[in-house]
Amino acid sequence: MSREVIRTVCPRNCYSGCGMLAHVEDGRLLKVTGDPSHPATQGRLCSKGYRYVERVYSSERLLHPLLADGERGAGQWRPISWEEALDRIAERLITVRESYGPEALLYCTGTGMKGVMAGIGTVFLNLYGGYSYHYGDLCWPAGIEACRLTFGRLTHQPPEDYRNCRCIILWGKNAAATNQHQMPFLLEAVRRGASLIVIDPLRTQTAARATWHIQPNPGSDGALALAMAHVILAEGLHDAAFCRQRIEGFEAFAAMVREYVPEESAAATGVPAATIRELARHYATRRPANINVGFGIQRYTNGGQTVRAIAALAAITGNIGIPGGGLDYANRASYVYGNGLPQPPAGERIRPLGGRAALGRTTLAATDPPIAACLVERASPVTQNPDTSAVLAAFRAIPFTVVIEQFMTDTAALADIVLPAKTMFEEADLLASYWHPYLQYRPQVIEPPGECRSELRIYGELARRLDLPMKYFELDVREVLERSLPADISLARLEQGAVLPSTAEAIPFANGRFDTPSGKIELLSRQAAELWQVDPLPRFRPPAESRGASPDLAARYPLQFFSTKPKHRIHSQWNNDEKLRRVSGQAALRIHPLDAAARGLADGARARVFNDRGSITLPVKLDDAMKPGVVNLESGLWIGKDGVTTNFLTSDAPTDMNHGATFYDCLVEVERVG
Ligand SMILES: Nc1nc2c(c(=O)[nH]1)N[C@H]1C(S)=C(S)[C@@H](COP(=O)(O)OP(=O)(O)OC[C@H]3O[C@@H](n4cnc5c(=O)[nH]c(N)nc54)[C@H](O)[C@@H]3O)O[C@H]1N2
Ligand SMILES: Nc1nc2c(c(=O)[nH]1)N[C@H]1C(S)=C(S)[C@@H](COP(=O)(O)OP(=O)(O)OC[C@H]3O[C@@H](n4cnc5c(=O)[nH]c(N)nc54)[C@H](O)[C@@H]3O)O[C@H]1N2
Ligand code: SF4
Ligand SMILES: [Mo]
Repeated sequence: MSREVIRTVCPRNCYSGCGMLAHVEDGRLLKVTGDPSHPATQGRLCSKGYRYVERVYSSERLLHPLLADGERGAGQWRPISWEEALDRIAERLITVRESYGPEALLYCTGTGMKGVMAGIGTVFLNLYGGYSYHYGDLCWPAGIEACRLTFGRLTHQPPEDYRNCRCIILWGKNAAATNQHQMPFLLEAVRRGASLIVIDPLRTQTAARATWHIQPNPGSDGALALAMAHVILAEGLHDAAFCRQRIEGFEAFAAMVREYVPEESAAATGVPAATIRELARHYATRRPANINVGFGIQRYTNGGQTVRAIAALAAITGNIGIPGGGLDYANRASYVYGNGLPQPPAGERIRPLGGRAALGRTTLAATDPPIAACLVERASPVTQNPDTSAVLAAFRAIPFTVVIEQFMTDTAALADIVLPAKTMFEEADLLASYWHPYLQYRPQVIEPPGECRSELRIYGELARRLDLPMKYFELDVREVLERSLPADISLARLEQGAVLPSTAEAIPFANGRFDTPSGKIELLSRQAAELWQVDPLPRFRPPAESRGASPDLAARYPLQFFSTKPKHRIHSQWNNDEKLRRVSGQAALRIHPLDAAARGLADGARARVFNDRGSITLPVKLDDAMKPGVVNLESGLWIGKDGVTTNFLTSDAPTDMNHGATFYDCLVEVERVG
C-alpha cells in the first residue's frame, strides 16, 4: 500500500485559491485537507473544497462518452466507445469545414477550469483553420478596465496588510461567502481597532459582521462615491499634496463632484444625506483606509464608471501606495506565467460573433455562415450566461453540439455527444489567485477514473483524425508548465509550496509609479472616452433598468432583481452534491415583507417572477433585512435539478466598458401563483 500526501491547489474560479493537500492511497483520492503552510489560506478550505472526494467519485460523474439516443435533449443517452465518439465528431468537423468554412464551428468556453492547459482547445481550433467565438467575459471585466484606466495595473494590498488598516470598506463584496479566507484577516483588523464597513443592498453574512452596514439602491454606488468625494473635497479632508503630485485630472474631477450634493444623491442612492456625510468623513479621516471593491457592483450598465468613481475616493484621500491603504479589486500579482503550449499560426478564419453576454442572441443571428456545430468546454452557458431563453434557442438550433463535461449539466443535456472530462486531480497545471499574490502548482495526483480524459488527450485524438500536426498535442504536461514559468520560478520550487513572484510589490504603488498614459492615477481618462465612449470623468448615470433611467419599464416592473454568489456552490458547480444542496436549502426569492404583503405573498408562498424576457416560478422567503424594492436569488441553479435558473430574467446588454455582463441590472415584477 502506498499512501502519499501531495500539495496542490483548488483551481476554481474563486478568489481564495486555497492551498490543498491531496491524500492518495493506491491511486485513489482518499481525502483533501487544507495546506497549513499556505500563507494566505492557512490550512482551511470551504464546504465545497472539503467535498472533492465525493465530487471525483460521484455516482453522477460522467465516465464514458455518451451519444444522444433519439431526440436530442430528451434525456436519453447511449454510452459509446471513444473510437465511435471521436470518429463521429471528426467526421462532422470535416464536413462543417468543407461545407461552410471553419468559422461555422462555435467554440464556447467558460471558467469551470483555469490554467495553462485550458489553452489546448484554441491550439486545436487554430490548426483546424478558425472558429467563431464570443469576446469579453461574464465575470469581472468592467471593473478590471476601470482599475486599469485609473492605476494602469491590477495589483492590490497583500492579505497580511489588512492589520495596518484603521478602516476597511467592503464595497459590494460578500467575503464570508465568496472569499472566505479573507475573513480572518478582516476580523483581525477589527480586533486591532479597524472599522469594517459593508456597502451592500443585502444584509449578507459579511454585513452581519460589520461595524456599519449601508444599503444603497442597486447600481447607485457611483452616485454614492461621488457624493462622498463632494463632502471630502468641500471639507478639505483630501490629501492635497498627493492629489497635486499623483493625480491626473484632479481639478476637473473636483469641479465635477461639486454637482454631487449629498442631499441630491440621496434620491438616487436611497442613502440619507447625513449618512453619506458621516461615511465620507469617517473614511477620509481614518487613514490608512482600504476599500475592497467586489465584482457585484460592476454587473450593471454603469459598472465600469462606478468602479472608477470608487477608486477616486482612495486616490483623493492619498490611500494609495501606503501600508493599510489601497483599492482592492483584483490582484494580478501572481499572473506571472505565460503560455508554454506550442502555438501554431492563428487560424485564417476566426470570427467574433459578439460579446459573451449576448451569446444566445448573436449565435442565433450568425449568418454567412450560420453556426453549424459547437464545442463547449469548462462552461455551462444555459445556466450561467444572460438571457437563458435565447441561449436555449441557440443550442437547440445548432445542428451538432459536443460538450466536454464532468457532469450532466443543463448545457450537456442539449448535446449530441458528451465527452467525460478530467478533474483537477487528473492533470497538472499552474494556478494564479486574484486575491492573494502567490503562484501555485497543481500536480496530477490520480489517473482519470472510468474512461475520463484530459482535453489535451481529447483534442490530440481529434487532431489525429483530422490529419493535423501531432507535435502540438504529443506533449509532456510538466514540460509545458515549466516553459510557462518565469525564469526565476521552477516547478521543483512550486512543489515545495506557494511562491511569491519576485515582481509582486510588498505595498502596491509605493513607488508612486502608475502604468497609465500620464504616469499618474487618472481620474480624467482620455482612454476611457476613446475606447469605450464614456465620459472621461466617472460621472454617474443610473443603471439602464432603474426608475432613474427607464421610468416606464419601472412602472411595469418595479422591483430591482439581482443574483448573488451561493456560499455552497461555485456558480453552477456542486449544485449536484446532495449534502451541499441540503445545506443551501430550497431555492427561494428573497423579498422584503412589505413588497410581499403588497402582492399577497406569505413566507414560502409560490410566486412568479417575470419581465419581458422571461419568468421563473419559485417560493418566496420573506426577509426584513432586505431593502424594500429589491429582490434577490442565488445564481447557479440548474433547470434540470431546481426547475428554475436565474438567467431567464437577465438582460444580455453589455457593461459600459470591456464587454462584461449586466446580470444585476434587471427589473422584474412578482405575483402570486395559485
Ligand atoms: N445570474 C447570474 N449569472 C451569472 C453570475 C451571477 O452572478 N448571476 N455570475 C457570472 C460569473 S461571475 C461567472 S465567473 C460565470 C461562471 O460560469 P461558468 O464559467 O460556466 O462556470 P461554472 O459554473 O463554475 O463551471 C462550468 C462547468 O465547467 C465544468 N468543468 C469544471 N472543470 C472542468 C474541466 O477540467 N474540464 C471541463 N471540460 N469542464 C470542467 C463544470 O463541471 C461546470 O459544469 O457565471 C456567470 N453567471
Ligand atoms: N462561494 C462562492 N464563492 C465564489 C463564487 C461562487 O460562485 N461561490 N464565485 C467566484 C467568482 S467567479 C466571483 S466573480 C466572485 C464574486 O464575488 P463577490 O463580488 O463577492 O460576489 P457577488 O455575489 O457577485 O456580489 C457581491 C455583493 O455585491 C452586492 N451587490 C449587488 N449589487 C450591488 C450594488 O449595486 N451595490 C453594492 N454596493 N453592492 C451590490 C451583492 O448583494 C453581493 O452581496 O466570487 C468568487 N467566489
Ligand atoms: S472553492 Fe474557493 S474557498 Fe473553496 S476550496 Fe476552492 S479556492 Fe478555496
Ligand atoms: Mo466570476
